[in-house]
Amino acid sequence: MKTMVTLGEILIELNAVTSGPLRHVNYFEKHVAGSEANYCVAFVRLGNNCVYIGRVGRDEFGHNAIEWLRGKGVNVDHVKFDDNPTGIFFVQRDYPVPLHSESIYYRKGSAGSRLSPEDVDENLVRGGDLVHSTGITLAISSSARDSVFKAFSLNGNRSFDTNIRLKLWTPEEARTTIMKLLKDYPVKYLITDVDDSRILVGESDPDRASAILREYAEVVVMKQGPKGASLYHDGGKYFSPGYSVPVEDVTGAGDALGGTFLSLVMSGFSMEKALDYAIVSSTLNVMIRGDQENLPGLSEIEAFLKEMDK
Ligand code: KDG
Repeated sequence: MKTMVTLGEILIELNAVTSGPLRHVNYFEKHVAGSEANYCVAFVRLGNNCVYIGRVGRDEFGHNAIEWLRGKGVNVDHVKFDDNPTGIFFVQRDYPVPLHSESIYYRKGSAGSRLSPEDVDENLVRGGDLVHSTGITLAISSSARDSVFKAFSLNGNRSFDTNIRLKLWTPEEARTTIMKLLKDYPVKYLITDVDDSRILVGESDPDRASAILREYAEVVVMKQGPKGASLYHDGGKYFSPGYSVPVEDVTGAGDALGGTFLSLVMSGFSMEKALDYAIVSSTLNVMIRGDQENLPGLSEIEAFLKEMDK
């Protein structure tokens, strides 16, 4: 089994049970989320280990998050309890854009944003087979950003999902910080999408953007929403198409794809097969509310593919 060490903020998601503007939504469903936590659960579902570094509040939501992730098999021994509250966000669905989900954050000063370099256990990070984080963790506070830089300095097997959230920082801040990280610490796996690529390298054509980003990454996975995703490595390109399914909530679909892809590659799957399987994971993810509940294991992915005859 391989071990991924992940740094980020675990959030509590309050997902609107009904579509439309939140002012008219009366019922919300609670889920554990946060991009890196989603990655961890996807990674663990495919048979590998994930150790989480972060902070949650010493509150009911913090306990909820820890108990949930532990129940999913994530190693949460390195998550600290903090006096500040666990961050939360609401999901507004299908309004004003059908099939689109909007995250509305209540996370300023949250426990998770107080992640600090002293939380990064050097031996733990050095001992991992992969160290992973995202643009969200770079954006939430300077101490969280410093923690990612520290972790990336300790282990050369790095993975990064750009996950630019423009409610957390400006495009200019995102570009400067992410490109500095990638220049200082080139990654093995870069998971990104066409919107983030436009911000980072001024190019949203998947092939052209990836050609630029390959300078900083051995492997680029370029997510293209419901169309599918492209994979670039060793000078080659592979495209895996998406599936058309009823969409409930797209939040977390990219993390499902990334976490599944990384876990399967770490287990020795070819990258092309890992991407095909990862697309299944993100497809199942969009069919329900919640980022982690539909993350599949290997047998579920294979059952899906057998049915689709892919
Ligand atoms: O990718 C899904 C995440 O965006 C969601 O779980 C919440 O981590 C989150 C964030 O910061 O937006």
